[in-house]
Amino acid sequence: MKLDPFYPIVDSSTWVARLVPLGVKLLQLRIKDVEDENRLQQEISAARKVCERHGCQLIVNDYWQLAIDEACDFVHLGQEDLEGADLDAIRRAGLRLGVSTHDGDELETALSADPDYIALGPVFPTSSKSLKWEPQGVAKVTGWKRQVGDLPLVAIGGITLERAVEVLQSGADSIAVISDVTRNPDPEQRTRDWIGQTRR
Ligand code: 3NM
Repeated sequence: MKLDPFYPIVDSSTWVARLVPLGVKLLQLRIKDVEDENRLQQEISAARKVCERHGCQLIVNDYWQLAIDEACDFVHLGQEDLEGADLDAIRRAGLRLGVSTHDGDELETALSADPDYIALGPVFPTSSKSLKWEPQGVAKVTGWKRQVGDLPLVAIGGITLERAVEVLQSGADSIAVISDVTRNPDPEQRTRDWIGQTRR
């Protein structure tokens, strides 16, 4: 399976509607701080519709049951979420699975879930998420790719468009990015630039 090299992460269906029509083909909806189940479902459903219309694969972070209910393409789980998730139900529903990793133990745990991609982070310093791991650096990306072989590798954390070529050349198949797009003064133009410079 191939992943698009540009993998933006956004926190609302409003962002999905802004960016996906520009040609994004792989996107994660990562909603934090919303408790209300109906709101969550509405957000995922709205994102799903936009993605479907534009041929974009939708990856839902955390909310695997809602992702199944809304027939999304992928679920992304962190290590903590992996334990509580019904991986069989995810598979039976035909959803693919991505898992975060930050060290060798986590990689082992992730691989035992038979994921469809592995994410490694933070490659560079990031202010979008507080993590106990030091920046991994691009050499680690190369090492991780060697270990996961044909399994797609997603690099995440502090990656800007200026760093994208180096990260891809180091072995990442795809780059997940939050702030370089959503905190850019012109997120739409930044998205077009990412697509133009990464799509093979
Ligand atoms: N997960 P930005 S780093 C959501 O290492 C997330 O697992 C990470 O945001 C990990 O592109 C990260 O703004 C934040 O650095 C990525």
